[in-house]
Amino acid sequence: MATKAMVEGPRSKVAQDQQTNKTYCRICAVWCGIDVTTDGNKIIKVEPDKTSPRDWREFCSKGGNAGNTRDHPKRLKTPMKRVGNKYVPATYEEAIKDIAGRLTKIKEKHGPHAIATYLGNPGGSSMTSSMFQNGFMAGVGSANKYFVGSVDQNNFSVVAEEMYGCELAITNLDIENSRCFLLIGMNPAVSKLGWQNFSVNGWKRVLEAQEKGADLIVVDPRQTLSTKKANTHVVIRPGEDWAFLLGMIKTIFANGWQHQQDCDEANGVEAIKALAEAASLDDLTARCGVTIEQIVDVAGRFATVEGSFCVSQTGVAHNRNGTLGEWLANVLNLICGRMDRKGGRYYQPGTLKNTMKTINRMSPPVERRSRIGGYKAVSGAYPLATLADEIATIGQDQIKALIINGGNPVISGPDGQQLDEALQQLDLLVGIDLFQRESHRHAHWLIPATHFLEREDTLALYSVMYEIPFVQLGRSVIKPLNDIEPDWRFFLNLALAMKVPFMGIRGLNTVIKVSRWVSRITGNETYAFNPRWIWATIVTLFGRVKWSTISNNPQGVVIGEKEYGHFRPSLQTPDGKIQAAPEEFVRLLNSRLQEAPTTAAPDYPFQLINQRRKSMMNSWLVESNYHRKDFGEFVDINPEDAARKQIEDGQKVVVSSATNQVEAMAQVTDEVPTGIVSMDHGWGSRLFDPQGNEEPEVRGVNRNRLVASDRLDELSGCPNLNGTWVDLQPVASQSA
Ligand SMILES: Nc1nc2c(c(=O)[nH]1)N[C@H]1C(S)=C(S)[C@@H](COP(=O)(O)OP(=O)(O)OC[C@H]3O[C@@H](n4cnc5c(=O)[nH]c(N)nc54)[C@H](O)[C@@H]3O)O[C@H]1N2
Ligand SMILES: Nc1nc2c(c(=O)[nH]1)N[C@H]1C(S)=C(S)[C@@H](COP(=O)(O)OP(=O)(O)OC[C@H]3O[C@@H](n4cnc5c(=O)[nH]c(N)nc54)[C@H](O)[C@@H]3O)O[C@H]1N2
Ligand code: SF4
Ligand SMILES: [Mo]
Repeated sequence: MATKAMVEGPRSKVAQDQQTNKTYCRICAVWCGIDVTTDGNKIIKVEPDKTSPRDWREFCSKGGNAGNTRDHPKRLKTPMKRVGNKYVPATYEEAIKDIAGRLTKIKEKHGPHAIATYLGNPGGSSMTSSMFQNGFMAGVGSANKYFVGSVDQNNFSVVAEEMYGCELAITNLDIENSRCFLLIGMNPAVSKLGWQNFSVNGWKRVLEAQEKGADLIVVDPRQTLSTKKANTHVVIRPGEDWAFLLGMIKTIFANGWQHQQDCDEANGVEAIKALAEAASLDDLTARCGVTIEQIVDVAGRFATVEGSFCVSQTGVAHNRNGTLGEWLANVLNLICGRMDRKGGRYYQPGTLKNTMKTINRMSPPVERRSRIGGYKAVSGAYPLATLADEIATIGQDQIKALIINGGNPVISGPDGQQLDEALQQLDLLVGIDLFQRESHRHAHWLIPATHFLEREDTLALYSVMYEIPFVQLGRSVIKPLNDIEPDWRFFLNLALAMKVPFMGIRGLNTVIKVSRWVSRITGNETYAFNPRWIWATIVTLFGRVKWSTISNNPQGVVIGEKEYGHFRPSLQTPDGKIQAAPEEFVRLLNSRLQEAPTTAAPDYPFQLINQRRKSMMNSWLVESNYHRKDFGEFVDINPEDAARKQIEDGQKVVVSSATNQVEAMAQVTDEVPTGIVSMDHGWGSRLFDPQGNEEPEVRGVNRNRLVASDRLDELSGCPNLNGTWVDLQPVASQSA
């Protein structure tokens, strides 16, 4: 494989004390190349790196304002310990000693599973944070790990594991060679085109292809900036994408539009065909709300062009049928010959020679099921939706201590009030974050996190997500404020203080201690065990590029050409074939087909969905992106529904579900169809000020308080974040 090292000027002087350094933005999964100009310990500006060998063209205000987060006055600057109702600053030594002591006691009294961790989105997007956090948990011997994937992409991971033999079987989108794009449950005009795979500037490129004649079909219950650009907007009922997709699959087989060779080469396509033949289009249309004519029309447009692909994202994932939807979207691509072919979805090997094999080797499956609900672990973690009950339910393995790192689960998970109440019952709650937010309200310890600009990281292990073979070691471009320590060191020090074997490897703690001693006496920091040791070892053992090539090129390195044909040889299924009809999926599909179509209960006539906004990242950046507009207290409702409910535009309403209720302001708009209401997620998180003791700031409401923590997708553990049944009542009529 040709290796193309890119050239760059690492430290171009801009002004006397100013420097500009290159790294990548780690706020969202576009990972734009950026140039960061600093002056001493201040960030002057963050700009796109227009010479990035990968791309920079998605660069946005979130990245541009990264300095405002880094230098925000309410950012945590030292460990803080709760004393009564206040927090007092402490040293790292004090924090480690106290936390390690308490965790050791909890472990001795209640067993290792009483210690739990939650890794949120910024935490999970960092290879370092996940490795060191998991390394700590392996040392403790606790399986009680919770991960943002269970409110994001678990359905993707489950499908990839079952169909392709690895959770990280990620295929990219061959946009330029495609003639039809079927985008389901996503709003790339706002959120960018990418979820597991990443197509930089993908939405713009889709629109350019459309101008040249490609077909764009977007499936969404409501109008969005993306559906407005589509040739066809398929209006679907929340949670019923599987029925729409099964209807398409049935139509394709009935018309003989399938790619027979690809069907024959996979395992289980006959079973899918039989399932599809047995299903009736009348029944499927009654479930998903899409007419038979439209199902047949979209199936024909998708299956009969030369290149096309279907992508499904969070709109499909966030309900109890998320895995069925993701599975059937994959089946659709497979039977139409869109997997690993030009114009469809292709796999490009990343930094490692065989990423899927290496990943499987590094993370063997977890046999233990969750205590509550009996869920399988996905990506080694249990559903966030069960966390509150795992804390509150007395018995063996009850959670007594929790470390939340880079996440805000009271806002991002279901039934925020239930989780908030459960967190209060813990013997120990530690929050590692830039700020004290809603989820850290009851924390006994607050541990400051480094900002991504203050630390190194790489996605070497996950680089199959990039559209082109690419790898980058993201540099730290500024010293951590107030000498804040990276989270990896916190987890490592905690393992050492608790005397548990880091990563579960016997003898590793001794190596680490010796390395620190050598570092001390030589004065060379790099001799002390640090994340580079692990990255370099993995790349050296399993990589197809040298570690030195990665570490010498701060802009990243393109390590090959875009190629097709790598997917099937990389599969990790027992027979090396694609598994089209995994047993559990077929069973669940059959049981859904037996159920009556979902209908509204009289008390809760609307289904609640949500949108994202350009200036926010889930529940954060609200404090620091000064381009932010407030969207957090609106509920969109269709004019007909509003008239029936006597709700006027701008009126205050109570939005209630069987779980809880919140107040919001009605926005009467025909962008949502009748029966659907929409409220953004990510709002209503208080920003506390434990250092300055100012009153907490809050914007908008947490609409996830309305979401139940049961009725999960039994395969992925994902709750009904999109599709909860609710009612709206004008506030005036309530009090009348
Ligand atoms: N600016 C910004 N960008 C982001 C983020 C952010 O918070 N802000 N978050 C990032 C993250 S973590 C992620 S995972 C991605 C997510 O990116 P996307 O998956 O594109 O997520 P959304 O933009 O929320 O779009 C989801 C769409 O699904 C629709 N929908 C709801 N229910 C259903 C359903 O049952 N079926 C179908 N077909 N559609 C449904 C909603 O109306 C909505 O338009 O975005 C990333 N990018
Ligand atoms: N209803 C509904 N609910 C949803 C979604 C939806 O579309 N609808 N989307 C879901 C999705 S896709 C996702 S990904 C989740 C997100 O869920 P979470 O990851 O739980 O929540 P975030 O809002 O991303 O919170 C990120 C936290 O990390 C902190 N942080 C930022 N950078 C760092 C860092 O470098 N280190 C540390 N330690 N902390 C840092 C921020 O200050 C913030 O407090 O929400 C999910 N919830
Ligand atoms: S937040 Fe904006 S600048 Fe940062 S990676 Fe995402 S798109 Fe790029
Ligand atoms: Mo996400």
